[in-house]
Amino acid sequence: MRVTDERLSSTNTDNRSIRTDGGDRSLRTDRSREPNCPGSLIVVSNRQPYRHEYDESDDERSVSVDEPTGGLTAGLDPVCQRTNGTWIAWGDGDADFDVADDRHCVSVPPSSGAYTLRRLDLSEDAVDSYYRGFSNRVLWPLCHGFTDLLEERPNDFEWYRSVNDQFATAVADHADDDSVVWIQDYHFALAPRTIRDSIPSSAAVAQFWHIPWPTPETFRDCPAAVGILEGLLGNDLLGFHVDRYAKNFLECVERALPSATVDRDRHTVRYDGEATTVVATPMGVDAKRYDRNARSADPSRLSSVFSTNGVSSETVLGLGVDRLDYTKGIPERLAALERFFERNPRWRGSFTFVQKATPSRTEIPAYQRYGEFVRDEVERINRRFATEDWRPIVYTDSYLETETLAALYRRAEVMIVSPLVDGMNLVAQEYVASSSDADGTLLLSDRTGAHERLGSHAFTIDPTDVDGFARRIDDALSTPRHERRRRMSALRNRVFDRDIGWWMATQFDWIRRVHDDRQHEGHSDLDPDSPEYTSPI
Ligand code: ADQ
Repeated sequence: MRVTDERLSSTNTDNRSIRTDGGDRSLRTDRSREPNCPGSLIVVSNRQPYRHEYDESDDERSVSVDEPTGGLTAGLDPVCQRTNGTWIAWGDGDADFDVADDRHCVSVPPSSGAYTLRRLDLSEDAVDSYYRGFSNRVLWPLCHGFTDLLEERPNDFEWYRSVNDQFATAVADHADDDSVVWIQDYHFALAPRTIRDSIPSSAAVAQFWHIPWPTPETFRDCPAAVGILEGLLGNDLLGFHVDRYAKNFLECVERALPSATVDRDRHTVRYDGEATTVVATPMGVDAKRYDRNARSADPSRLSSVFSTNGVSSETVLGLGVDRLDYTKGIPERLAALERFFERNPRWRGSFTFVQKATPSRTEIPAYQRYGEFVRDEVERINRRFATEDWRPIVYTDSYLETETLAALYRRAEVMIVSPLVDGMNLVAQEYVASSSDADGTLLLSDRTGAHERLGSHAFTIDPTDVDGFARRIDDALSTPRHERRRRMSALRNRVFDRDIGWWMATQFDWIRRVHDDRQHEGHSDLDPDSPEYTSPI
């Protein structure tokens, strides 16, 4: 199986295992540690937590349930199960609407039917324009500062608005006085305002923006900038990974909406009679699961990855795991590796760098060009240094099971995470969680959200400084074991302390505040005695 798009991201997960028994995400038993949502939860996301697909084998046709295994969905699904919530998402499975009722609702997980999944039936034109268009050709490059890659196609924004409206209508169908609507990511910048206007005023609306928020200078290039900000200010709570993005957002509001009142100390915006609290809550990973998978992985999983790719089992291993996205700094990483092998011939033959890349958004020309460039660079560098039985860089885009990925993380002596910009970056945290021997080294770009939490004990890199980056690879490989263990133990403490459960509990604490406020006041005036905003990093 080859996974070919960005659904692998933790918010848009498609690293799915096909299951027919309705999944194995159990409800946690330690209830005191469970993230607890106030009110009745309605999750809104582009991708759905369960997808129904037809299986055609021989003469038989059956339906299977395809279930994502990634961070956010795996974390939120048990909360929805416990709270009997509702999840609204695009139905992209070929059997999705055949198994749903007239309102496009289906009970999930199939084994227990604990909550309602409401699916939206989006036309191919809608998906092409809202998702592959405005979301990924405008908002994604804009928020990452790649304004030269902005592609404005006719109709994309109108479709974006129309799909946001469809989601808002679906939310209104399910919302009641006590609802908490929790919207995920940049596919829904306009929906919060429409939702706010169409659900009871005592219900709360929150959103988490998983990618960076740009500076006002960059945001100026946003088509429909005012509409986007007004849409987002329909939220009672807006979450970002780190303080920097929250501050950028407040600054953009100040500049683009003169009638808005921005309180930078309390991180609130008052606009059009409503208040929005803007917070930074950095997302974590399911650290225990990665640790468990890494410890228990069958060694044959790894040997088969090594033998398939011609990697010696003795090699010192470097690793990169990314979607093939122009934000991830893969060419910069390859340039640094080339410089490293140039300067350090002693490592030729004994150090191998494995780049696990997942093709992503391949319908978009900028992504096609990027993928081709990366593959050409790998070939060029390999031609330069390879010997009969060794290649410096092994590139693979085949699918890896989560368990295999955890085993690979554990085995890698050096992990390189070098984005040019990245909202958070979960791969860096997954590597740390999987390093159960505590002797791996993490090279981490200072332009990732994750660097704010992990920078002090990782090997910091500036991905554009080829010489400095190459030196850091050498440093990491030459660091004595006791020092590697010291650094990795500190990183592990941080990743385990601030895991996905912590992130959800923190989000729900903030949501509880705005929800309580709406319940008691009937509107969103913030309590003047509420604590000032503090960054939880
Ligand atoms: P992404 O840009 O997709 O996410 P990242 O945070 O690294 O980046 O998450 C990628 C996820 O996909 C990881 O969980 C990783 O394990 C998984 N993955 C990648 N390739 C895989 C493969 N071949 N097999 C299995 N799994 C694979 C966006 C933002 C980030 C932000 C997250 C969460 O761009 O900045 O950290 O959302 O908010």
